[in-house]
Amino acid sequence: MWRGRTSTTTMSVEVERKFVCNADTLKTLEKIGAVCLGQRQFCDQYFDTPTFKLTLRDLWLRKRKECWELKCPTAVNEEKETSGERSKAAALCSRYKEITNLPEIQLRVKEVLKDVCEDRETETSRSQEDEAWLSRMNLVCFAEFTTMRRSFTVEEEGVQIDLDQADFGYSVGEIEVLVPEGGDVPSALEKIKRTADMLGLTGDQRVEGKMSVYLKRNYPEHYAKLLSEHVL
Ligand code: V4E
Repeated sequence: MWRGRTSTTTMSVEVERKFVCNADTLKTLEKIGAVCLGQRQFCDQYFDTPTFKLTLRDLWLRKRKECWELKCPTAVNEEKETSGERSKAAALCSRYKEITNLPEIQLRVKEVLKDVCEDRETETSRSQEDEAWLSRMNLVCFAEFTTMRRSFTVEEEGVQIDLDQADFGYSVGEIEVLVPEGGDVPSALEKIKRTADMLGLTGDQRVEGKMSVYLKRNYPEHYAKLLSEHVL
């Protein structure tokens, strides 16, 4: 999301549909009255154990602009009642809980990595303490890339549209809604569907995200495993 991710909660659900952008996307955004929020560049670092214990459980630990985030899968049970077109559209969307509070992130990761965490406190200087927990939990950076993002909003729907260009040569669009904890996910799915219709998106296949493509190129064996475990 735009810098405007200023929710005070430390947990929210990101509902998102990725799409292929083409030469006409900008014109279409203008035509539907999307408002440009601006452009920014950021570098993402993703962390996991050397044997990928987190990502194999669909947990994505990331540092972006000095802020930590952990994306965790949600139970997809809010849309049980939907059928037909709505459920097809919902299947094109991902929903991930986002935890942004570092102590909460550390607790969650520690629970998952019980067997690999060292309990000892390592002696660290102030400048090192931020990263010391990573080494205690045997976490290393496995992916690092920079994204140029142009963001738009369709104000009446409360959705954000991001057009991303990653520095490893992959571009992708995303329509997303950030739902506060306990909020209305089905309504977010409806907003995303209406926006996708306005943009004339016709594909019925999920579009790959940046990380998927990064893993396919850099860690093909792990990528294959994530596919076979239905994480990607
Ligand atoms: C790979 C992955 C995750 C890592 C973050 O991926 P993504 O949301 O694509 O990154 P980005 O830069 O757009 O983050 P934002 O700025 O929106 O916070 S989180 C979940 N996954 C798995 C995954 C999946 N299985 N399917 C789809 C369509 N996307 C991601």
